[in-house]
Amino acid sequence: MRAGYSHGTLISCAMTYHDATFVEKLSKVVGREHVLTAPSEMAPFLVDWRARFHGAAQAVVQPANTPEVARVVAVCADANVPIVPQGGNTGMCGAATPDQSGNEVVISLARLRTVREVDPDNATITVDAGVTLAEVQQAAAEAGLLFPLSLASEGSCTIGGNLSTNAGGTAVLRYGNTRELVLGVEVVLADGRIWNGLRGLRKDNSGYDLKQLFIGSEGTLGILTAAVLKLFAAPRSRVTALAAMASVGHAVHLLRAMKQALGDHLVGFELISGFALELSRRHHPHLPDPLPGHAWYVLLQANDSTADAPLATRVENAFAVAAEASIVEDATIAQSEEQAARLWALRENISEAQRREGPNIKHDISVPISAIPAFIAETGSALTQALPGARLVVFGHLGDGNLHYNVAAPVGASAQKFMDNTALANRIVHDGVVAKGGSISAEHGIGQLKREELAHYKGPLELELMARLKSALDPRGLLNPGKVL
Ligand code: FAD
Ligand code: 2HG
Ligand code: ZN
Repeated sequence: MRAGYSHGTLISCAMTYHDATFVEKLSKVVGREHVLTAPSEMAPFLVDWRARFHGAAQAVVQPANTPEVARVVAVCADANVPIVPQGGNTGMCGAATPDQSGNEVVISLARLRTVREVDPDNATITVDAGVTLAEVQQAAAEAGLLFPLSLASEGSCTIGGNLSTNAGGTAVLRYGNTRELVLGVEVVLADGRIWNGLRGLRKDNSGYDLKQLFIGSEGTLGILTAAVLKLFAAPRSRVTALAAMASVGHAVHLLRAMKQALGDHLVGFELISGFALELSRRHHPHLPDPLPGHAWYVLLQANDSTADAPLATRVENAFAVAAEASIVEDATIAQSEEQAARLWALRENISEAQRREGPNIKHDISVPISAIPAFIAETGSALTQALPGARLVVFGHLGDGNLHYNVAAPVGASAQKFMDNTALANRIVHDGVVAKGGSISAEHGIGQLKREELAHYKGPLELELMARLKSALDPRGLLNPGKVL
């Protein structure tokens, strides 16, 4: 417990301290069983997916619905206790992990699990914040429609987390980032009031677009409790293909060719380095190795809402032309849904493979697509000079200019010693990104991982405007302090 904060009897426990009166007040709102205070119960909520950040908390509170979230926030605000909202805890930037003071309260939204409404004629779905992305996709599919956001973490991440991080994923090329998929939100504000902005409108110019402030704000401006999301026609024809090429420049050429051949039907265009693919297979040996031994790969997805659309023919023809021009070295098209899923598994298991392989310094960056080949060549040579033996794990969403430019420790290196190079690696990669007009965070956000990097690279006016928005919506700085700003 911090000096200056006192609310009744102090009970000490192994990791932190909590205040009985405060816990009692929280328990009155959600029930004692939904206020976790035992270290063993809180543990999974106090560490991020990569186990890079470890925090402490007074309590983890699990409200069941919006009014309970509002009352929990009011109790925290009344006691001046900082709040860390948490969804599926799959974030990559430590944004859902509390600090180490033991003073914060984690509010888990995971019990807000109702699909409130599916409106097929309006092509919308209204869901609670704690519904997982996979469950939203499933509910849309049951109504014969598509919710197109697609992430490897979709079985665990929540819609509240997706909105709060403005998640990207593998279908941004066709459908945009999360913020383009949201029509309305319901938010609990820092003082516990509820703003109901759950409108299902595609046109609404009645003043500032407030919902967009909360999307991508990583729980620092409000707690999202529900959202109205856009749905689309479900795909009835699908093509998944893997192509191999000698260079990233060739992959960029292929992207242009495929956009021309497929137009709006091109949904995903993922770049995978030979080493990233090898790593994925090393840790998931049951996965296929259809085109062994190439420097770079592209996994592409094309969909059409009509059955029997000639997508495969179009992809084959485009590959033939690309092979003739020596852009593509080899290619394969999945012949069944099962083969398609196995090709996607090769790509989607890279993060897990990296987690198992050992420490790595992650960079989630974007640059204009035309600048990607030069960025990779220049940054790669600067990094391998500065960190001999470091292994570059490069993959990502080439179709929208977003690379996961991860630097893995040399084989046998000490984890701690390697991670001590983080500032150096960040400077090399992020200077390279900024020199190409890019962003140091494409889709994962800032959290606590990149807070200093944000302060380093953002202009003072932009930082001042962000700080003014923060103090307008959260004047006492109780929502996810130490994250983003
Ligand atoms: P959490 O991790 O719990 O929280 C993330 C942030 O949102 C925190 O700031 C938290 O405070 C805040 N938050 C959570 N819920 C709420 C709420 N209801 N109201 C207010 N704030 C809230 N991300 C991508 O963008 N693209 C990818 O392709 C992608 N692939 C991934 C693959 C793997 C294997 C993993 C582990 C992660 C991946 N991610 C990806 C990152 C992550 O899944 C996303 O950032 C996701 O949107 C986080 O959702 P979550 O529910 O887990 O949020
Ligand atoms: C992905 O695209 C995710 O798979 C995770 O954004 C990226 O692990 C990473 O670096
Ligand atoms: Zn990604």
